[in-house]
Amino acid sequence: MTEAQAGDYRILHEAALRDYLAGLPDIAARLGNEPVSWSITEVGDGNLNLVFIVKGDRGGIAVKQALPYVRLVGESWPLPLSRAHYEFLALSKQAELAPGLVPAVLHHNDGLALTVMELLEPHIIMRKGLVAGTRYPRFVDDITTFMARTLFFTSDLALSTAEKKEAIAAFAGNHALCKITEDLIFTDPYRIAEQNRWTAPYLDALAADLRDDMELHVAISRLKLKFMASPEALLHGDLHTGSIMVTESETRVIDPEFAFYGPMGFDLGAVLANLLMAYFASSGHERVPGERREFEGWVLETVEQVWNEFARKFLDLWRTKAGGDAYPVSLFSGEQGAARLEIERQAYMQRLFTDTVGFTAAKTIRRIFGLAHNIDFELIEDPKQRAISEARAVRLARAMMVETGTYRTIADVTGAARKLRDWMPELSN
Ligand code: SR1
Ligand code: MG
Repeated sequence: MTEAQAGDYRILHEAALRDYLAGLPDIAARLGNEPVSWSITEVGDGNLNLVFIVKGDRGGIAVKQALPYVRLVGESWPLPLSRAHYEFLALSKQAELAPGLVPAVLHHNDGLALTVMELLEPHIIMRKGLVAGTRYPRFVDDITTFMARTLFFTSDLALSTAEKKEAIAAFAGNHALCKITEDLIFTDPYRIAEQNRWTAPYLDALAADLRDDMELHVAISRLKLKFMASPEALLHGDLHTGSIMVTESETRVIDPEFAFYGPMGFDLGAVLANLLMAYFASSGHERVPGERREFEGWVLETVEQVWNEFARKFLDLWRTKAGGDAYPVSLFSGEQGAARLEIERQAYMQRLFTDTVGFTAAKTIRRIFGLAHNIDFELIEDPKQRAISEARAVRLARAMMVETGTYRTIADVTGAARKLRDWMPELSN
């Protein structure tokens, strides 16, 4: 399926894509009728790539092609095409570890940086559903299975040290994508950077506070170092609600082009931060005051369940499937050993929770002051109302980052979020 054809790269717009797909017998058969009758629509609304939906009379496919630059910014910001290779590698590993929770890959061409996947229909991007106030009953079970299994089985708890180091090496070349995260999440929002933006003028003072807040600078720098230097497990690397497609009965995790071996709390924090932002944005989408309270209650319940179910599933895998070189069985024999190891597992989860709290905060602040924002806030039309929602999220995020240790349980996080629901910030102007 992988075809390494370095030097073959060209951007495939509609006609060239049609010809290319017509030359792939399995894909052409899946689409049906004559290639000339296939409909091809570019639907990419992400920050980096081209995404086409192609439909024939028998079926449809999704085609993703990496551009040699950041789509959001343009050709002035080049970006390696190799990210398509890492995305393909990650999708393959995730399909093996979490079957049914990622889109099926039908074809991949490294030289063209192009991947053909099953068309997810009628799935929508979860973020859009959350903005509309839709609840997703399958989400907690699916996303916690995805995270528990992909993180556990790629960690030292499951792999031998040789397997683990080979796996780290396989993703080590994806450093340009890591650098985007290191800059856009862990650095730029806390300094003057050309590409930063926020809801001005209302958040001007808050943006300036962030740039002067040394306790916050220490906290974000510790998180940055953890992100750079803790290859605990294979991360999705960009697990926000724009990377998740849903229906009421299905969940698919897409777009793992930021995949690399990093700290587990980064993926967990991405999911929790994006749910919390959906919560804080929700009041900005009301037409009648209070009409989304039930939805907001569901979002906070979901935040709690995501952590609790993840922890339960991860611990269960550790107790039943540990085969890695960490925590050697020979050091924990007998009843006493088993009891001591169980205490250590709880301590491990507490440390992971603390990392998660910090990364949740970092993933929130970047969406309010950095380059890449999210529609949860952006679609709040009244800028003052948007700034109020954003300031509430930032207040929680700052506390979670600087006073991380005071958040011992996920209920501490949701309790703090609930208290901020109607808090009125002081805005600039
Ligand atoms: C320049 S890329 C901006 C953001 O888009 C991706 O989805 C990642 O979140 C990245 O930080
Ligand atoms: Mg993406």
